[in-house]
Amino acid sequence: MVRKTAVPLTALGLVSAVWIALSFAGSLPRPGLIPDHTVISDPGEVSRFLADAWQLPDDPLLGFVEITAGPFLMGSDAAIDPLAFDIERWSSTNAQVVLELPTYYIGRFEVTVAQIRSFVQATGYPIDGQALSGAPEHPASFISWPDALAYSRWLDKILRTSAETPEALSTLLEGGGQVTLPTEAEWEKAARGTDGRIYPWGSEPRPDRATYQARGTTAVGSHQCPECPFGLSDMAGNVWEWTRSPYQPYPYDPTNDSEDLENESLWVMRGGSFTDPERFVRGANRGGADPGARRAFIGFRIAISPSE
Ligand SMILES: [Ca+2]
Repeated sequence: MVRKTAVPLTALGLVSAVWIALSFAGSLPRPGLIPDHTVISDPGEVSRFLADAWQLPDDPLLGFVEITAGPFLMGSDAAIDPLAFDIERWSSTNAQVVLELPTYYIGRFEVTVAQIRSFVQATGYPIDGQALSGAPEHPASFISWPDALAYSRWLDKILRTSAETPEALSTLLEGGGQVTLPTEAEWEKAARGTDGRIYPWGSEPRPDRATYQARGTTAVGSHQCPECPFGLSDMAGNVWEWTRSPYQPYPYDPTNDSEDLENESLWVMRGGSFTDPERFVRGANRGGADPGARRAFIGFRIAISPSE
């Protein structure tokens, strides 16, 4: 049964309003910094991705990376991380919590423009033209929450039915996995690993490891990050990433996370973007946005989660 944490609307509204103000103050595109967009109908071919496999990464699992079952440290303690926002604190008594997650899989990269073009060409899905107009290997942006979910559902169906799907990936899906957006807990574990670090590479900001405080996005995986857990790219910066978690105060409740919730006012997005300062690209930072928001700094990454 899906149980929802009772949150006084006024409190949530206040938190959200404050948070959105904080979040978007750093994220608003500045005039002149966003490149002009030209719609290109050709999906394009890019070297690290497979043109004959929906532009997914040239990996054995088409870009999905296993995050093995086990605990991680979620949330922030302002005594350890002075940049932490109040919304990252677990509870009045515990700043952080050890949370156990089952095995899941998450995309090595943010979903790219080429992948979204492949989706739109196959389905005719009505999408903002600006989502199709960037360079093929850059993260897709101008993606709303429903757009991200529609892509995930399409890919889930395609991977289940296509003869091109690698056998190992078919096995995962037949075993109960579902292509979807990650929960915010899944996202945070993937970003921070299991040692409670603040950024994917450690606990100090490093502009050479991610795209933030920058003029625009970079091609996914542009930054070498040997310290980053699980070999994932751009968990900090480049574009914010939608999750399937509604934006609510902690304590986090996994039973809230669903693709099927309706009437949620805000959804969690994670990781900060190219236009944000270091404070926003920390692994525990929590952004919230209206599901219909389509912005130059919001994209997503997909996961394979155990079916709910
Ligand atoms: Ca990102």
